Amino acid sequence: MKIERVELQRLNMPMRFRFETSFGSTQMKDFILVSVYGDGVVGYGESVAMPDPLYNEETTDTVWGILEQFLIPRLLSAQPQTPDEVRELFAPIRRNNMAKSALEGAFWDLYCKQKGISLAKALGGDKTEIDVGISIGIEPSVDDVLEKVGLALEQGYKKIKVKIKPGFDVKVVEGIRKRFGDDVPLMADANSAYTLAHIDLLKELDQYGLIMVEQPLAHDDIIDHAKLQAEMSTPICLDESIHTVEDARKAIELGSCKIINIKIGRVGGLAEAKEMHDLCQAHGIPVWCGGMLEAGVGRAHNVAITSLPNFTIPGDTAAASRYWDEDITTPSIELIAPGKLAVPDGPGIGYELNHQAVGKYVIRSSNFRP
Ligand code: OSB
Ligand code: MG
Repeated sequence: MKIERVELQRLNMPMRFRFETSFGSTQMKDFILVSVYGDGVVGYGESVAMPDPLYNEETTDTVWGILEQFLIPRLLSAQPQTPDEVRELFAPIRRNNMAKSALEGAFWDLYCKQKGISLAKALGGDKTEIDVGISIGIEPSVDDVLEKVGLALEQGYKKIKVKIKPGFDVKVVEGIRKRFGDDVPLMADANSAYTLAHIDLLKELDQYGLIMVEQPLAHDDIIDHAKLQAEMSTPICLDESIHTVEDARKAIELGSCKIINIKIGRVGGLAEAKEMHDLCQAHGIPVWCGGMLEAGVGRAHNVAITSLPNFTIPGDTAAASRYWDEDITTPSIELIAPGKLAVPDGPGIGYELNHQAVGKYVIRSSNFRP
């Protein structure tokens, strides 16, 4: 196979709602779509970096720069033939995981399309459909959250995740339990908004039977999380703190968490995500696929990785129409039954690009050739 061209397109896509976390709020999806062309087919990847470095250190601009200056030139000159070769090629470049993942993901899609196999199969996935959950942001009031939870339950979402921050935590969880009962599969995501000084408050959450609390402490911590986990009965799940398989190994060894949220972008690509999945499986640590408000291409990659067997907890991969008036794939990624998405069996990600939608949202593009 010869890689003939890589195209970067920056898209600005308005979201159907404002999404707020403990670190900030957004209503415009600003991201990079990567297309890799070779032997008459094209593979697609999507960067999940946000415009501001608030979730992690990468931004839409840094991803563009790292791709343009380092990753694309390496890919075009080395002409790797397998995803493993791409991973090796990118390994000497420190971090910049979302940039690596966007291009690696596009290569995986191209590779699978050339082989005529689905991305899910190539990764070792065996499911034909997946259970999915929904992530509900911080809202102006608890009642606003309750209204969104009610709508999500009507659509059959299999897990409800609510964002919390100091001053908007116990009352949210308590409100959901009071209104919807103890059987709702519920979890809370703090996006690093607490410290060990909040330990009594965090322990109060134990009485609500949450499936987990996600990343309560610092974005770069696994030590204090181990101390907290020893004091809390609710399982801790790590998101921001885990960037590599090695990070996961250390967190498991220290007892910093009992569950891991795998985001393909945060860990630098599908190969790393698969290996992290395997390591967690060997240690009896369940995983789930976290969302980054992906457009259709990123969402399709999330569906494929979730087809692996140790993704036993429903992730954040809600239906595309929750986020977008018109997404960038055809068909749009929608529920096939309450709380369920299909795992496509067509080549690669199994969805076509909606070129007309891409044309509507693109604000900048560049092409690169060997
Ligand atoms: O922490 O999981 C997170 C979105 C942006 C940044 C971080 C997170 C999130 C979400 C969104 O929770 C989940 C989704 O894609 O719906
Ligand atoms: Mg999170």
